[in-house]
Amino acid sequence: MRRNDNLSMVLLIILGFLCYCCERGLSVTVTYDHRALVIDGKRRVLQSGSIHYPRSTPEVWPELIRKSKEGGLDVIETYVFWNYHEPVRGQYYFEDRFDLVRFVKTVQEAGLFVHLRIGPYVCAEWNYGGFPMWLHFIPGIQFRTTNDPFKEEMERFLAKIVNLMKEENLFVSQGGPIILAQVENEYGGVQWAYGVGGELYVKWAAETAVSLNTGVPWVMCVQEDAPDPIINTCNGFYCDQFTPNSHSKPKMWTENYSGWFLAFGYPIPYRPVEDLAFAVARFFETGGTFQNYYMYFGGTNFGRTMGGPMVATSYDYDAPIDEYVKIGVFDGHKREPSQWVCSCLQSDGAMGGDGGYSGTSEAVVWNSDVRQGVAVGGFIRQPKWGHLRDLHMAIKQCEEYLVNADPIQQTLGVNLEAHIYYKTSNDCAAFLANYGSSSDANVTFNGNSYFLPAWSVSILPDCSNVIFNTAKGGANSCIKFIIDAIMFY
Ligand SMILES: *[C@@H]1O[C@H](CO)[C@@H](O)[C@H](O)[C@H]1NC(C)=O
Ligand SMILES: CC(=O)N[C@H]1CO[C@H](CO)[C@@H](O)[C@@H]1O
Repeated sequence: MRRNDNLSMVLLIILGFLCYCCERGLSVTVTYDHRALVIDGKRRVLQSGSIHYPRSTPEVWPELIRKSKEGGLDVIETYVFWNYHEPVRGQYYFEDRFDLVRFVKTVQEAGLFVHLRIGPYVCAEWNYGGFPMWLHFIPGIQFRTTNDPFKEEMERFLAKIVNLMKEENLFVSQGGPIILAQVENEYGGVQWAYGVGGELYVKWAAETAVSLNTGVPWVMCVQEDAPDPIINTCNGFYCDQFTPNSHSKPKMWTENYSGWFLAFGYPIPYRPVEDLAFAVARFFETGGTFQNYYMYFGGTNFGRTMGGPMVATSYDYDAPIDEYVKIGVFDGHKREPSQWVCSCLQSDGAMGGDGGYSGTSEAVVWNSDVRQGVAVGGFIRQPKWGHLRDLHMAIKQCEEYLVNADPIQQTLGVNLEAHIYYKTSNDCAAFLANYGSSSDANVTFNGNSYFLPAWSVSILPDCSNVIFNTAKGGANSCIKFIIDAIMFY
């Protein structure tokens, strides 16, 4: 008897301990401070990338996310598309390409986090910016301002999405992958047109978002006056000059354009990876701790989903993962490359002809019977994907230093500077930058000499050895990115 009593006591203690552990594991908290997002008590440096779920198909989501993870991402960001989720007022649709829960769970299965940008105005070169057409016909409605009919509908949809995520335990506070949410979108750029109504609307949107109790921080991008506790974040091609509106908020970059969207009559957008890597490295050099590629995988505007002037079917965006999809079955028989068969999804979702598109080559052998095939989505775009992956690894190596303190700036010459992150007085990581766009330079830092190509950043996780240079340390191959293609939404 006695022995059994002891045994049950021990079991009880073990059980109690297990529960304590489970609960801790389940309810991860996300907060933030001046330096970074704080996940489970730890400041984090995070690389994020946009993948919009309806711009590909559920079959390829796992593959896209796997390639994102291999590319060094920690977070997948997506908008939520109201007009397709609620095509008729009160009638919801979350199937197929619009299966948001499945998408978030796919990211979770890969072990990555999610940034859910609910909006519900999202812009995104999406039809009507994501607003359902029926919204337009509600009597007395005025969009995106302090207007009761609009606020009622917006609040209803925000709550619908938040509750859907909660029911599935998808917020990180419930053991899910969502660490961050966004309300509204780039409103600061148009707010002047709404006067006082706009100011009141921003306050209302912030309060409404916070009142939904997600347990994760909310952001507003391009919103200088974002009220506490909402974090205002930067969107743009370069964000190193950005500072948040309060010392208690971290420096975050929610849209960093990996390229641009394609429009009819314009050239195919292209952003050199050296320039993109330079912008990202500069951001982390100057105190940033969260950065998102818009887009990491752009994909395709299926059906009539695209919006905005002349926006094309392709939403490839010159992203690190391209928009093309292979469908086939691996039948175990090796073939010569000339015998590979590739079929592709066309813009309307139908199967295209064999070899209709050629992505970058991958060593996969495909059966020609595409109809019963599996889909493999997105080919990595080289050298973009690989160069950025190396950059992410280099920044990751500096994480402990980056989250520890603000960087100390040191001038090294004309257009030349260092930023040093100290852990202790003789333990540091450094970024050396040459932000002049035309001349290479040699600099002296900490008594050592370093070659810095024009428009480049070198990363030294130990303040001494260069493990990465954004211009690859080679000849001056970088050109300052000039957006001569398209400049409109
Ligand atoms: C940098 O130093 C190297 C080695 O001394 C030299 O060959 C090179 O010309 C220098 N480059 C510049 C831009 O000063
Ligand atoms: C919100 C934001 O910063 N958007 C900018 C994105 O980049 C384009 C091109 O530089 C700018 O025109 C936008 O203002």
